Amino acid sequence: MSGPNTQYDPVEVAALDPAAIDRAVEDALAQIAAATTLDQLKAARTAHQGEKSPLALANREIGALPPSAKAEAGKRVGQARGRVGHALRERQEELEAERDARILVEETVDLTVRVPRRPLGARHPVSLVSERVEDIFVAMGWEIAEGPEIEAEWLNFDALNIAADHPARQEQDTFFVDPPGSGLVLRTHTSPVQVRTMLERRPPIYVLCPGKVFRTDDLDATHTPVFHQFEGLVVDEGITMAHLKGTLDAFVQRLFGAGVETRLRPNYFPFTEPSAEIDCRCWVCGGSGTLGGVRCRTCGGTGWIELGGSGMVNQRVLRAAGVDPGRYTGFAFGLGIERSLMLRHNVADMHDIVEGDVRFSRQFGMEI
Ligand code: FA5
Repeated sequence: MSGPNTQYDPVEVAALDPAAIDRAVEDALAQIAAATTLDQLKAARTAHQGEKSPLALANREIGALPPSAKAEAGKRVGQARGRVGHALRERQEELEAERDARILVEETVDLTVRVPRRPLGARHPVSLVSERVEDIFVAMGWEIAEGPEIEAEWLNFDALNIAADHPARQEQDTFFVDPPGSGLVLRTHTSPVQVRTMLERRPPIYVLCPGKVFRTDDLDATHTPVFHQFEGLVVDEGITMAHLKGTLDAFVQRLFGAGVETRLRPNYFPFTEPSAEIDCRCWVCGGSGTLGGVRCRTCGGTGWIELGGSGMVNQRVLRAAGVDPGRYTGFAFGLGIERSLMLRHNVADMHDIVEGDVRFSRQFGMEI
């Protein structure tokens, strides 16, 4: 700031020259208008409103003017500062509004957007049903027994009373393992695990044998060459067909629902005598065969659903496995898991079960 200015006219003070003040205002308004960010506006404010700005310097000169000149110079500088201040406020508001609008767009969180997550897999329903079946029998105090998928022909057939020329041996179309005469087959059912179990442990025996089995069946709506069965075997003193029936009823009620019952229909298996086909009362129509006047699709109108085979263990099988038939009797049953699954969930086509499409498996979730 200059020293006391008692003799000079304000127009002679350079900072108070009206043209200089107008120029300062124009510079300020131009810089303010050109500011496109709040930071740029802050720089314009410092340059044109700050302590060292031309208008601040001019303002300071006013104090040194003679009283007669103060009013006019003060009015001129005040108006100039007022215009700059007004322009700054207006631009500040505009830029803040722009910033807020931009933030609203940039920081919007769309809760409906699908997040690119790694998709979760799903357990295959055959595994889920197998585990469910195992749990039911383990809860009854049974043990789980396993056997190999490549099995000795003797255990798969001969020990089960299926003689070399027995028609059942052809019925269960078999994959024989090379070289011919190796004596090995891909097991055609889980029944050889019965024999293995009886050879390995002494009665009382209460075992469930789940596993993969193989037959030369073509893949179609109800057959697959590789499928799963579970075999039940009980050998103890005093075991009768009534125990088989009670066990099957308890099992189907836990798997298919309370009130569902089984029926044993005479049949023939070389390894059981007597033998029976296991039917289960249809849990959809309750056994009536119709639903709302229409034929029940689940049981085909019969009121019963075929689940698998069963019977009292043939004495010849007990003997072949070293069990005394004079002291012990036993029952056995064998059910197909894929067929149980098709029945349980109205799966119309076996292809859906074996083709491994996760969209099919996902419908069953982690639990059924
Ligand atoms: C047997 O395999 C006997 N071992 C069952 C048995 C065990 C009887 C103990 C008596 C005592 P079967 O051949 O019927 O029986 O087959 C049993 C079940 O396997 C059938 O009810 C069916 O559910 C299933 N099954 C048979 N063939 C196929 C196939 N190609 N695809 C899918 N499931 C099949």
